[in-house]
Amino acid sequence: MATSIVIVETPESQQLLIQKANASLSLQGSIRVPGDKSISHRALMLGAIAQGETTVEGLLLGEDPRSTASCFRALGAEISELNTERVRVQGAGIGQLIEPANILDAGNSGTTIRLMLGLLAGQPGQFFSVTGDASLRSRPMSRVVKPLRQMGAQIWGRQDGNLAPLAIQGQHLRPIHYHSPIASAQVKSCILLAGLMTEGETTVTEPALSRDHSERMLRAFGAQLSIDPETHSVTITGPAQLHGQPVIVPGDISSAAFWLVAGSIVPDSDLVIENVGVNPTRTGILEALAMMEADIELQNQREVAGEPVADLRVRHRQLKACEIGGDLIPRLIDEIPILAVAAAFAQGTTVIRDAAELRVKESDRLAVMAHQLNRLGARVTELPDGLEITGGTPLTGAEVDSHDDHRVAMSLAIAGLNAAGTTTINRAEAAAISYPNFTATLQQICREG
Ligand code: SPQ
Repeated sequence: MATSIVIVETPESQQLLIQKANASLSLQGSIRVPGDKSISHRALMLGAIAQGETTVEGLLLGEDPRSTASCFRALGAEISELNTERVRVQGAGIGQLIEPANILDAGNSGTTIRLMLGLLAGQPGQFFSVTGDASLRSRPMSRVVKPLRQMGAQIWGRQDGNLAPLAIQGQHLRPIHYHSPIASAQVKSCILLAGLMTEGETTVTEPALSRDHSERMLRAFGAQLSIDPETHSVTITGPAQLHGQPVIVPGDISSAAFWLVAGSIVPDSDLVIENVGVNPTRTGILEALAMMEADIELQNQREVAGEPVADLRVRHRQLKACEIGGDLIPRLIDEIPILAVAAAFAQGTTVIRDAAELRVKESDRLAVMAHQLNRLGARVTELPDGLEITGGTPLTGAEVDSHDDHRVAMSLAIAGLNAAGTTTINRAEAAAISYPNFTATLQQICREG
């Protein structure tokens, strides 16, 4: 019997079944991952507020960028259908977004709602209401509402504006210097976007460097930005006018991470993942896997439209435990669920600290990953700010649940590849948030024999 990977449609959701055969399975081939989600959102948003046309090549056609596109269409930007990876955006111009007649729905996407809030807050005389799905409505918004209020924004919502739905009465904003208590690209980007519409210099200082795609793209679109790498500070000078640009979106390293771990843990695997963005603010996963002695090679390194890109070759090798925390965490924040899977197959005890932010993602990723991996027989202990994972115990297939979190769904699928018997992942459709053809790629690279 061959290993089978099948999707079962139930009336409410999808189940992904991974039935592991006794015959040896390996992962082979050359694949591409979809466009980077963070860059895709920013290309649509900056395109929407720029003057003129922006063309985007390689846009992620996932649910999250679709939420951004539908919000900004409602705000007056012309965005072509998201049915090919080449998308055209005709911008409305800064401060020229129109008041929509209905509620803006950011779906499951924290990036959409938090970055958009920065733009809406500075549209004087206009009223907006924004919401999202059940997960997004439980995620904290005060991290952006607080600095926006310091800039003069008027925002209302449950828990004093911490929870969506939120109502925004646009205002003339003033510049601030905000010292963010957390390293968050969404907080930083929200304030920089609001700063575009103020008179003067708006600065954000963060405790550690978070992903810098907004800074790179704002500069490419013509904004005046200065960066102090010593203090992790970025300053934008407003008011600014942005000009539409061609954007080329590299493959998403957060999606590539599933294959990097799969190729490392499944015996005899040899995979090449082409065209992956390797921006240094995102490559923490490569450093963590290097600490675990993974066999990963960066090939054909190049720069594409202002972002570093490489092909990544991964071959199976026995992983060793590692300890991670501190400034590395923001550089691999979204890869911690799949890193936990890697750790479950590594020799020794891996400790992940300083990652309490994972509790306020699409799910509480610390609690969910600990619980779901333990259902497969792993030895995972939840820490207040991380996970302790003792690897080496063989996993056995079981019924697990994504909790509607795309990264959890895909991480559990990779764990299932190396678990005996059948692993059933409930609510597996969540993967479409960031990786719509994840299952097809998984089926494509499985080799028996
Ligand atoms: O957009 P959303 O829902 O917040 O998505 C996640 C993800 O796993 O895809 C987080 F749950 O990614 C964030 C990431 O964690 C995307 C992001 C960005 O594009 O700016 C930044 C990170 O969040 P934060 O809170 O650290 O700024």
